[in-house]
Amino acid sequence: MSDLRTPAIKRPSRSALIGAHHVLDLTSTQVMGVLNVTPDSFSDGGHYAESSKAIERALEMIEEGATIIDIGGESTRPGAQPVAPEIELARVLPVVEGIRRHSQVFVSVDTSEPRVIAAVCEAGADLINDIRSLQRPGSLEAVARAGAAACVMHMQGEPGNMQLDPRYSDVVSEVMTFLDARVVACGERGVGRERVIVDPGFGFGKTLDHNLALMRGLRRLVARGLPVVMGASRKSMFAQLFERDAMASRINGSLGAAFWGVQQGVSIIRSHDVRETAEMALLASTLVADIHD
Ligand code: 8Y7
Repeated sequence: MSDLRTPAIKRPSRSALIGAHHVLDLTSTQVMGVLNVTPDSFSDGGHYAESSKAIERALEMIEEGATIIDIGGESTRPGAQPVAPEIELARVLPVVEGIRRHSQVFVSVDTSEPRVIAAVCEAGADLINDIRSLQRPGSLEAVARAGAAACVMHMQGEPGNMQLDPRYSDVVSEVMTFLDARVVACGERGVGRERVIVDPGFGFGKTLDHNLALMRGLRRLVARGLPVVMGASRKSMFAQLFERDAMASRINGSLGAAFWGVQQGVSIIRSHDVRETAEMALLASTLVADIHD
């Protein structure tokens, strides 16, 4: 290994995240692999064949460099319909259990539902990644009871309406104000700062210009001191920016964004393309060893 390869970055934010069952090292940028268990990806979920395909994909992503697996059983795409908690649980629970039979990876579950939170943490999940930022009644309490970590994310509106007409006067400040308030709410309900990470929510009630402003403003968000998650992978902002909607173009944009994110001090990159992102993150962190000195 080259002496010049120094992936440990000095950042203003904490260097570890405490989950329900494991502690995640954040001294270098980590890749969170996306695992969708929704009907548009792995049939209707809850069936052995679908779960085992999802578990296989999780193990493959770990092999490719993911240290967090983010399991989602509710589609959160623009215009998506809500899913009943029982269905969501039937999709994700067998996958959490299956991953736990093989690996001590940090397991994250995308959910807003208190019952789902309690059950998946019991089964071995470490982190609750809630696009609704734990604002549903009972969800913060469920995270606190489980001793889980929480990712709080900014969204304007709901998945069903968020892209209709998003508006801000200063998107970076408004996102930071919202996230600050959610961190305070977490603390008040017993989810301390050592368990919280924040995410500006690329594409969640944002135009291309809003997304680009947030990308430029990442350093300001990082400077607040909590680990920052960047989830730009394959998002439509890249199709808009390049005026070309091809998967290859979306991936190119995502990798460039990941490189930028690491340079700006982001701690976790959420990605569908784990190997590519992990290599990009290693290069970026090798070139920029100290952030904000
Ligand atoms: C994000 C996310 C999605 C994101 C975090 C997609 C669940 C849409 N995006 N969670 N989830 N951040 N924390 O395109 O940006 O993957 S779903």
